[in-house]
Amino acid sequence: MKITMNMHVFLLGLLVILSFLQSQAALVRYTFVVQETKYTRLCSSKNILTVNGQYPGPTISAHGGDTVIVDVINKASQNITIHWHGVKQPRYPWSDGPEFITQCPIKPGTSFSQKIILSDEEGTLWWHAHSDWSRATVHGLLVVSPKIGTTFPFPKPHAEVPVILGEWWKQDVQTVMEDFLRLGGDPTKSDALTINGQPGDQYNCSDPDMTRITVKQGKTYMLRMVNAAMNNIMFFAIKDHQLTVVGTDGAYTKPLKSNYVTISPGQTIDVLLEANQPKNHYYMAAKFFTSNPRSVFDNTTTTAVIQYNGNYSKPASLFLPVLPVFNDRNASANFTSSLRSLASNDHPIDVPLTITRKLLYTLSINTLSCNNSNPNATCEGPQRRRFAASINNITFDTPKTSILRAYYRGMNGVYGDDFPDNPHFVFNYTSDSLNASVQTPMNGTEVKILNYNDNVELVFQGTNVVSGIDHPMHLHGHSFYVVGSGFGNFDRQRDPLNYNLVDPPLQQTIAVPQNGWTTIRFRANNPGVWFMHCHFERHVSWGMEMVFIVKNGKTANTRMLPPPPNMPKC
Ligand SMILES: *[C@@H]1O[C@H](CO)[C@@H](O)[C@H](O)[C@H]1NC(C)=O
Ligand SMILES: *[C@@H]1O[C@H](CO)[C@@H](O)[C@H](O)[C@H]1NC(C)=O
Ligand SMILES: *[C@@H]1O[C@H](CO)[C@@H](O)[C@H](O)[C@H]1NC(C)=O
Ligand SMILES: *[C@@H]1O[C@H](CO)[C@@H](O)[C@H](O)[C@H]1NC(C)=O
Ligand SMILES: *[C@@H]1O[C@H](CO)[C@@H](O)[C@H](O)[C@H]1NC(C)=O
Ligand SMILES: *[C@@H]1O[C@H](CO)[C@@H](O)[C@H](O)[C@H]1NC(C)=O
Ligand SMILES: *[C@@H]1O[C@H](CO)[C@@H](O)[C@H](O)[C@H]1NC(C)=O
Ligand SMILES: *[C@@H]1O[C@H](CO)[C@@H](O)[C@H](O)[C@H]1NC(C)=O
Ligand SMILES: *[C@@H]1O[C@H](CO)[C@@H](O)[C@H](O)[C@H]1NC(C)=O
Ligand SMILES: *[C@@H]1O[C@H](CO)[C@@H](O)[C@H](O)[C@H]1NC(C)=O
Ligand SMILES: [Cu+2]
Repeated sequence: MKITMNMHVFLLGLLVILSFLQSQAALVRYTFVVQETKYTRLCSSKNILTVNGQYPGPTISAHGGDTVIVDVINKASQNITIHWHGVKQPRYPWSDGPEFITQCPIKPGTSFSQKIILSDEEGTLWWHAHSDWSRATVHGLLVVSPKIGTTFPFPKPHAEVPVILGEWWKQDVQTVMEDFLRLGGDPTKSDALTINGQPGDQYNCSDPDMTRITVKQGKTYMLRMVNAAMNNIMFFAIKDHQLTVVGTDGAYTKPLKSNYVTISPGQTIDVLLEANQPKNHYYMAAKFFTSNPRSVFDNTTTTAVIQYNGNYSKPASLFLPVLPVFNDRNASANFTSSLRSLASNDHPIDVPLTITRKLLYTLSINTLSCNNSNPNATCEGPQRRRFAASINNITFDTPKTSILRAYYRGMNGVYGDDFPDNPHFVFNYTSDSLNASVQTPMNGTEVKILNYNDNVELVFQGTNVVSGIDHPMHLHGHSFYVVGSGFGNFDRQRDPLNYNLVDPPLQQTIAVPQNGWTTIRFRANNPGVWFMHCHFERHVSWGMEMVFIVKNGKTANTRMLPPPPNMPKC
């Protein structure tokens, strides 16, 4: 009797301690030293910008609900900012990172201690530079494991394997950026694609360093994938192995079996790989998808090898997996539109049903005169003009100071609040024969102001102005439900009837199909200043971006938190 009582007390105490531990989100701390580091790829060496000398950079590991502090120390010779891609940063845009949107750059010789506030995100996220084109080499994984005391909504994988897809130029990336912006045409295409920083054996000089991943037959592995490439969507596959997608952009999905994956720059995908084939070596491979045959793109294939453990004779040669052809827009859109939220009791969905803000944003490639002060100047874009890009026909003019700071301090003259809800000019957006007169956009630093808890429905409409292409659109500070998509012009009467409000995927980056449309819904429940942009870096450079300002709510805990004392200054 007495013993039982004591046992009860003991068990009760244990329970209290356990639940206390569970409710304590850990505080994790990292140091990121941004520096120039010499790397050799494709038989040529150059200095690249790295974090802690690593390419790809260090992985940040945390659990759902944790707060991570990263001390970013800039020991390089150029400005930098770092963004924690997919982290909502509730009420705290100060650490979000995009240059001149939420902060001034971290100048050489200075540092900035950034706070990563995780909330309901779980799965693979990543971090990357958000200034100039530095993210080409300054990026890494941000792994958010299930909240302490909870588990994956699938059997625990035997091991987790990073699969970071990237892009490598033999030239200095800063020079690639400066050149194409000066000349007005497309950027020089990259020389290789990479898996975990290595091009693989389809390229000269790269064979011995190819990424090799060892697996045990009968085990299941979780591939934590990100497309960290700069300018294109990618197809990915593994020879003779089916893939099971279980998550994207830090949210779980219903298991989706597929022979290939389509992954946008900015997007993350969690994939289960069953090592269920005969013991052997198998290629994994990735290459670019492009919907625009006229675009200049790197048409090479990057590979890595899956090696089964065991005693068997190595094959003399390996076969590449079958990937969709480089311009198969059906294969691209089919995969993307097959993703579904888990929508279970443990992982319910919360799709806004009563919409308070209906927005339609056109996404266009544009041209501008080559040089306003020299009518004879010629550029490398169409009709010897220079490329630009726009949302609702506005090319974003990036200010020289932080929009967030201007908003917080009520400063005038940094931005306007006239971003239109709909295009000014309604036309056949996807027509094959658009008049060249519609090519020239306006410019401005316009933001869209949202009320706290607005239920937003936003239709992205790709246009054929200059030429249609996919646009992987990324929103900071929020996840959104992707409720519908299609080719052609969005039809306000017909298309909403087919919206998926039952189990739409929860994402942060969504590829709007070429000459097509995508509808997203989100609740503006995160007060702050949040960037929205295409995740093709050349389109960002050309101006395909805008800013949402979500106003404070009425209560103390629905207001933006104050800035940290060490914000970089312009
Ligand atoms: C590899 O080098 C050879 C000889 O220089 C060249 O012909 C070939 O195009 C190169 N291949 C790649 C993928 O760069
Ligand atoms: C890209 O390469 C594939 C072969 O891998 C070829 O069939 C295709 O025509 C190439 N596309 C372009 C645009 O060069
Ligand atoms: C591996 O296989 C070879 C040939 O079948 C055999 O001679 C060798 O002993 C095996 N090694 C081990 C460690 O099992
Ligand atoms: C893509 O799908 C459309 C409609 O489903 C079909 O008409 C077209 O032929 C397909 N294209 C390819 C390349 O499969
Ligand atoms: C994708 O393609 C498959 C095979 O062609 C088809 O059965 C399926 O309905 C398509 N899914 C979507 C979402 O288009
Ligand atoms: C534009 O032309 C003017 C006059 O010729 C020249 O001074 C200026 O450098 C040019 N600007 C660019 C960006 O090339
Ligand atoms: C819009 O343009 C497309 C492609 O040229 C064409 O098929 C369609 O009929 C046009 N729609 C209207 C309403 O004119
Ligand atoms: C964009 O705005 C410019 C300037 O007002 C106008 O000339 C052009 O036709 C507009 N283009 C579109 C697609 O609305
Ligand atoms: C914005 O447009 C105005 C008027 O056309 C022009 O004078 C200015 O140079 C443009 N600014 C940028 C950054 O393109
Ligand atoms: C670095 O950022 C500051 C603004 O904070 C700016 O004045 C300076 O020109 C930038 N340096 C470079 C090389 O862009
Ligand atoms: Cu784009």
